[in-house]
Amino acid sequence: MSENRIQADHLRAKVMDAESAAALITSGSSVGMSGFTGSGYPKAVPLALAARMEREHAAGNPFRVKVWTGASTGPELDGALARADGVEFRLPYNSDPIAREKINRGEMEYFDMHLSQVAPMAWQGFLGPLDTAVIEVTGIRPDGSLIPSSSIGNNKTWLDRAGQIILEVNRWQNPALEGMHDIYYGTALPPARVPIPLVRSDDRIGEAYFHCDPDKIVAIVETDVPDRNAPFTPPDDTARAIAGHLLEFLKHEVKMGRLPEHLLPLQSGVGNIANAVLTGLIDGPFENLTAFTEVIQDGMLDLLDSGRLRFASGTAFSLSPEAAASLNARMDQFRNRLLLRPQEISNHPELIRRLGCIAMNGMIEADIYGNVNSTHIMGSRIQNGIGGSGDFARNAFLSIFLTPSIAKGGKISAIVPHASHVDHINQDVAVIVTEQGLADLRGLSPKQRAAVIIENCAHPTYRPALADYYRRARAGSYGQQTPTLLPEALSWHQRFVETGSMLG
Ligand code: 0RQ
Repeated sequence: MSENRIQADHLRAKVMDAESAAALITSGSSVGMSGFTGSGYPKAVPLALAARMEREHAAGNPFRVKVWTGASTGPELDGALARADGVEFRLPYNSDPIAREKINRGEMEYFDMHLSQVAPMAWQGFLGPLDTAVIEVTGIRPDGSLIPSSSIGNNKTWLDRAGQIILEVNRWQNPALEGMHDIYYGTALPPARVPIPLVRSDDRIGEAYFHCDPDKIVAIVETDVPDRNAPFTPPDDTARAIAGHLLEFLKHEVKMGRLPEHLLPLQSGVGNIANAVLTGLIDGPFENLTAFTEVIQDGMLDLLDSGRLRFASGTAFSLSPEAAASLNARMDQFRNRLLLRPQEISNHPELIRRLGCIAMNGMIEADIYGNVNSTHIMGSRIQNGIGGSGDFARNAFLSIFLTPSIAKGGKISAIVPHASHVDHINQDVAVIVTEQGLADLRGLSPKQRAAVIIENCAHPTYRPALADYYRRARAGSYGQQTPTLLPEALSWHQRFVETGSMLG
């Protein structure tokens, strides 16, 4: 692509500044923005919109919008709009600290959703009309088709559904991204739904570009701004221990003939521990690996670089500044080994089940029966959201959850008598790993699970208290399928709320 990023002559007249574009968005409307885990989100129009909201608020005019995205975005979007008190409703995933505070203070409605279900739900009409789409792209081709940027998320759906479209053309995005996207236009609602023709992680089933109705484009804004690119923390001892237990387990599964020697397509969550697992795979015995995942983070690029990973399919990059610079400098080397897809495809239950993904996600806590809480601290305070963890956990060949055994310097145990909130029921949780060890829960009844989780995963500080609770529950519970002492089950969380520590 030439350096002129807007090659469609018929659209050039729509170029304007971000303030003029933001003026086209009305208070109370729904705005579908691009953006997924800090990449490919619009960086100018949301800032201009936030400034406008602040002016309107100062003049006594409430101005708030409903914001839909792919997943988390960046400070110029979620942070700026939340700071301006400009978001009345948000979906489907957020990790911005200012927005998180607003949600937890009850000042912003938040619909925390399975990421695969956002596009279908928009089409089903349950989310109401989408007034405006604000989408970052890498460029516009002569025929008006759009070259996607560093994430796909729900952009196809927002472009199709929105009444009006604002495009941000970001010169910072590498032109070599062209061709690294696979936009599948074959999804439909029942009864017209048909099988999705993808049987391997590296299958291409769609097109490299978005189409959109040129008459709906009301503004094009040019930007030159990097993605958020959060810095990457190198793995600490805890993360390395968790990775070590998991790698031993995977080797054992291959030896037992339950996993093939190249494993199965990997899905990995974001964060320090997920990265440590991917980094650990570089030194492991596995070759010719593939990934069918949501997010392509530093560890995935390192694995590709090492030659261990043959191919990675995702919906977004989520890279440190160093990894983003490295990818940008060598995009041509990676271009046939990476593919970005819409999140309804990257996270599709049909595809995850067919491919038999190995899902590896972080969690807040698990109870002694293997029910997992990924989202709520002390049962009521949202951390980020369920994201794609549910899409993968329920449908994976192997659903693995990873966490340090303690949080907040030991004041909290990640293994508790009763999860304070459940995102993943025990039937969807195959393996739990902490730095203490690994619990393989496959084929175990609740009581068998409790014994293994307490013994292998709990921190030694909390193990005796958990064992004591379980013993008493075995003696005094109303039923003995899942022994629970109801009044006491959540007392650990109550103790933390009251005293600042589960130890009391
Ligand atoms: O809080 O920042 O105030 O210190 O939770 O915890 O240890 O930094 O772990 O970044 O890996 O996040 C589950 C949140 C883990 C993440 C979760 C506190 C802890 C800290 C963060 P502070 P860490 P991580 C693909 C898959 C759901 C979505 C998902 C997540 C903060 O993995 O959002 O999996 N998952 N998507 O102190 C109280 C506990 C705690 C606790 C941790 N037991 N009790 N607080 N914390 N454990 C990606 C997408 O879908 C986009």
